[in-house]
Amino acid sequence: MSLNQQQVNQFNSQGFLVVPNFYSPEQCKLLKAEIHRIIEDEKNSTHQSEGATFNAEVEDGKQNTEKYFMESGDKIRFFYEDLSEKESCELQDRPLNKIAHALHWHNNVFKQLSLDYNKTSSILRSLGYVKPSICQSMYIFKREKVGGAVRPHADGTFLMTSGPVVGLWMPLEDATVTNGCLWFEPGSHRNEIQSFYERTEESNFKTMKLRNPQQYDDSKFVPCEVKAGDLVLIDKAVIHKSEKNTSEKPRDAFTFHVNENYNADWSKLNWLQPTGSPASFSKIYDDSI
Ligand SMILES: O=C(O)CCC(=O)C(=O)O
Repeated sequence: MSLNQQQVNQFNSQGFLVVPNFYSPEQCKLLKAEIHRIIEDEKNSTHQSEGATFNAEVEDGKQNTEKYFMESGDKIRFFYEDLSEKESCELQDRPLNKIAHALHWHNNVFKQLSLDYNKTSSILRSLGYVKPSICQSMYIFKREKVGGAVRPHADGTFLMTSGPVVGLWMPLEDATVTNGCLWFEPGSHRNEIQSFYERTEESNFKTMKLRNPQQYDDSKFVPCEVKAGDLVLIDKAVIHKSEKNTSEKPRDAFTFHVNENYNADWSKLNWLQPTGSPASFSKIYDDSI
């Protein structure tokens, strides 16, 4: 599944691109079934993971800086919706927000459909990647009625590097404006990224601080409604967001981010750092040798 020149041109001019049918309906079903198996295993485990909340609606990112989050880069970890006080309940009884950040390594089904998937390499070669790796993968739940919004951002705000980064985002259900599809500010990747989350030394672990919070103009966003199994390619600098799921339908998505390692420096200020584990910055291919 290589991209043709017209698709590459469109990606370069808009900062995002929809590629239909990256996953078949059977593969979407398989990924959903596997995540439910992972959740059941976790519920029945005697070593249940401690868990944390995740809220992508707010800008200060405070609740995303717990040790549990900061050490999740090479693991499978569980993040729950950050509910209002009124709705609040035990962490593990809350709806899940996401499972992250190394599904692509620790789980064979997710691995086969990301790291070891031929279509991934073909797409990346069409975009000129020489030595790419998966720096993070996430299963994002936007549950009916409760799935929260993701505020406008560029992925490069969280993944700082001198080289390219591309997000591969696949909804496992049709994504529409009512169940929380992505919205983009087309062409915004041509502007320099303005805000950055940087690690800072605090207490006995590192936390993140936002440098230069940015304002966004809501009128510039266009919805990107796509079918289950379609692929949305997201340039690291393009501004995008998703709204709360106000519908009766879930909107699950699997996504992973790919960074170029050839002639590129990964910032030491990123929250996500190589740990030496093969689950960390897992290599996809190396055309430099
Ligand atoms: O799945 C979503 O709603 C948002 C995903 C997103 O913004 C991202 O992966 O960068």
